[in-house]
Amino acid sequence: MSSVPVKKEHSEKKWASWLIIIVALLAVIGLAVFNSATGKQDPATVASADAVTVDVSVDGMAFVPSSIDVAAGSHLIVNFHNTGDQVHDLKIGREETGRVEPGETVQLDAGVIEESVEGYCTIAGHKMQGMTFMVNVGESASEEHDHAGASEGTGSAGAPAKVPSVAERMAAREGFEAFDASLAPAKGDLHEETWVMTEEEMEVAPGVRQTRWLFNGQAPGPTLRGKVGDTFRITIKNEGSMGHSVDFHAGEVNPDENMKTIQPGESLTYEFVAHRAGIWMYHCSTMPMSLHIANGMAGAVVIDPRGEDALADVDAEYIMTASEVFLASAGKEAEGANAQRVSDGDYDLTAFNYYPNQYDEGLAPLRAKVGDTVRIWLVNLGPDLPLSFHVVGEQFDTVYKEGAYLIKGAKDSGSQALDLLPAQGGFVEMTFNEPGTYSFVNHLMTNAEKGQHGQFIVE
Ligand SMILES: [Cu+2]
Repeated sequence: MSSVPVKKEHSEKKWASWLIIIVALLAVIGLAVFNSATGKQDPATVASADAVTVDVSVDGMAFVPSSIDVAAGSHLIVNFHNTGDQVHDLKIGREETGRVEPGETVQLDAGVIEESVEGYCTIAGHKMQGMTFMVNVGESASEEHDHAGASEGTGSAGAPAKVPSVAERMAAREGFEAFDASLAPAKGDLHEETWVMTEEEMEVAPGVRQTRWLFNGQAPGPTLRGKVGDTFRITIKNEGSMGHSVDFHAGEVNPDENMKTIQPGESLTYEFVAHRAGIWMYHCSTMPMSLHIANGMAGAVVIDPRGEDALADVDAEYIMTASEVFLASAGKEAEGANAQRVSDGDYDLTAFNYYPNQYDEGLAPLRAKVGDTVRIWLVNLGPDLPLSFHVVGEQFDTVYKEGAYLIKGAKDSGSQALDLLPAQGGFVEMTFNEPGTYSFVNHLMTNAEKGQHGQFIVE
C-alpha cells in the first residue's frame, strides 16, 4: 500500500526535472535568437523575413555606416541617432526623418526597397560634405553603384543633365515669358515688403527643369528701387525646407542679427536705410553661399542719387543681373544645382537674369526706337565669374561703376565695355541712332556663347 504513493512521488519529481531542463533549453535557444535579432554579429543589417532594421548614427559630417546591402523587396527601417553636434536629417527615396536635433533619435520607415538608392542629409551642403547613405540592392548593387558613381558617389562631381546647345537656346518659342527686365522709377520713402523663401521646380534653360531656391518665387529675386535716405523694411519668411537668409549690400547693418540663417517656418525683418547711391547686390548668406546664389537666391537694390546728383531722364531703364547656371545631375533635378560642381566652378551655362539667351530675338528681345537713350543697370551676381558688358554696334557715353562715373555724357570719348567682378554693379547709357539688331553680351566671349547674350531690336 505504501509503495504506490512513494513510486508516484518519485515519478512526479522526474517530470519536474525534465520540465526544468526543457525550460532551460528553451531559454538558451530564445537568447540565441534574440542576440541574432539585435544584430550582434552584423553591425549594419539584419534581415528577418523581408524586413531590415538598421541603426545609423553621425560622426562629423558622415553617416555611420555610410552604406548597407539589402535584398530587393526588403522593407527598410532606419533608427537614426543624431550623434553629431548639429541638426541633420536623413532622406531615403521619398521618405525622410525631418530635422533631428543633436542627441535625438528618429525612426524612418524607408518603405520597400526595390533598387539601389542613395540616402543623404538634405540640409544644404551637407551631402556635398559627405553625408550620404547608400542602400545597395542585390548582387549587382556594387556594380550599379560604380556605374552611377558619377552622380551618386560621395563628393562626386556628378553627370550634368543634357546641356541645351546655342541653337536650342536661341530657337524661337511661342509664348515664352522672360524675366521682365524693365525697371520702374522709385516710389515713396519707405519700402516695406514681405518675401517668402521657397524651393520650387522651374525651367532654368530650354528643356531643362530643376529645383531653384527663390526669394518670392523668382530668380533673380525682386528688384528694389528707392532713393538715397529711403528706409527698406523687408520681412523674409522661410517657407522652404532648409535654412536661408539675406544679406543686402545696400545698407550697413549688424550681420550677426540681420543676416542670420532663418530656419523653415520662421521669419525675420531686415531693416536698413540706404545712404549711398548705386546698384547693390543682395543674396542668401547661408552656407554654402555659392550654392544658394547659383540656385537663384540673389538680386539687386537700385538706389538713385538725390538733388543735383539726380539721374538724367532716359527713354527706358533695364536691369541685367549676370550669373552662371549650374544644371542638376541627371535624375537629381529635385536637388537643384549639383553642389559639388558649384563648388568646383564647373558651370554649364551663363545668363542675364538667371535664364540663358532669354532676350534673344526668337524669345523676348528688348525693343527701342531710333533716337532712344537707354540706361542698363548691371550687377554681377556670380557666384564666381567676371562680366565685361558690351553692346555690339554701340558706344556708351555714360558709365557709372561702384559709386563713380567713369564718363558722363561724353561727346568725343566713350566706353565699349563695363567690367564688373561678382558683387560689383553700375550702369551704362547709350543712344540708338539707326534701326537694327543690337546684341548685348558678356565680352568674355565663351560666356556670351554659353548664354550671356541678348538683343535690342531698334525700329
Ligand atoms: Cu538660401
